[in-house]
Amino acid sequence: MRTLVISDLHIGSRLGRDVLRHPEALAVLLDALDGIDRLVLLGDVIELAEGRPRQALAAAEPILRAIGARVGAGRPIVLVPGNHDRALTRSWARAQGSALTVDALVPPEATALLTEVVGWLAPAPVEVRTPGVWLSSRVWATHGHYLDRHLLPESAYGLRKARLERVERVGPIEYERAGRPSVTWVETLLARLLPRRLAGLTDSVIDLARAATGPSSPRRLSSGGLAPLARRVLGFQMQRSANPALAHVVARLGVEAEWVVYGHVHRNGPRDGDDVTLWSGPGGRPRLANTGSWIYEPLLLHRGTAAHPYWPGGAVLVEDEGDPVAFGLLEGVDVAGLHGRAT
Ligand SMILES: [Mn+2]
Repeated sequence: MRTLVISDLHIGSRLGRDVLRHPEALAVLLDALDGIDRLVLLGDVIELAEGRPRQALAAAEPILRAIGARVGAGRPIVLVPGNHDRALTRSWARAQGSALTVDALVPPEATALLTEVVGWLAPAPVEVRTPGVWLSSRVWATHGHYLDRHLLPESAYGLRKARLERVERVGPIEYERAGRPSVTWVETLLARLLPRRLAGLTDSVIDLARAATGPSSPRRLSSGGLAPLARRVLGFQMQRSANPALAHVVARLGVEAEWVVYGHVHRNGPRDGDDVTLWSGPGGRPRLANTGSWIYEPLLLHRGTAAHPYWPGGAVLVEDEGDPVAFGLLEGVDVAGLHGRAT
């Protein structure tokens, strides 16, 4: 069984950085679907966190209909919501209380919104899972936003302390019940960890990051000089903070997987040149892979070459044998050009 995992499409984002709205990018994804047996949409598929859900849904409908039509009736689509589209399942998940498992099967009628979205994916049979799904006996996949809990800046060393603590077993409901939405991983990391000499630019960087993935207002900013540095800083910190935090979540949930595939942090990997020891939990297990995103982020992409982990079009291929493989589907596509024509 060949399973293609993609996430963080953020369809309908206000700034138009979601590349699947462009026919050229969508065509590449649709072609890739021909070679697989199952598609997993691993969260943040629809941008429902910017306060304009109807516009986002209107943008998502034709794209999801095209995906469902191409997959057809004979192959399944697995839908696992993330934090930006948690409205699809959140009320249902919270109602499960401590009975919520790590791979709960959600009825399509759990919310009116979910019923609508599942309908767009017809004729493909859709399986909705939250907060994760077992893709095989050894591979578990989840969006990954639970990790934000362990990156909160309330204590500057929260992550380190968490890793030293005895791992306390909790259920997913512990994460679902968390009060206010956690700040995004990228804001936290940038605020805490950007080099001091860039301190004056931190607010601008955070604004850009928020504009890409969150509800704040866009600003006119020059990102050109920042892009290579921002990529390095984010890449470094993501691998040393987000990966350990995700491994901590997995341990707390009692998920005993050989591999965990996640999204959320928009950094496809491990890629060639990455230190594989940074892509695993303590003691080397579980090993981790990230799907990347389908967002064009000027801050990270300016003058970048196509073969880098923040390029939109990230995916992970999971097969029965061998390790999951992180790769990019849009590396032959001029997404900067697509962005320039965004409407
Ligand atoms: Mn997310």
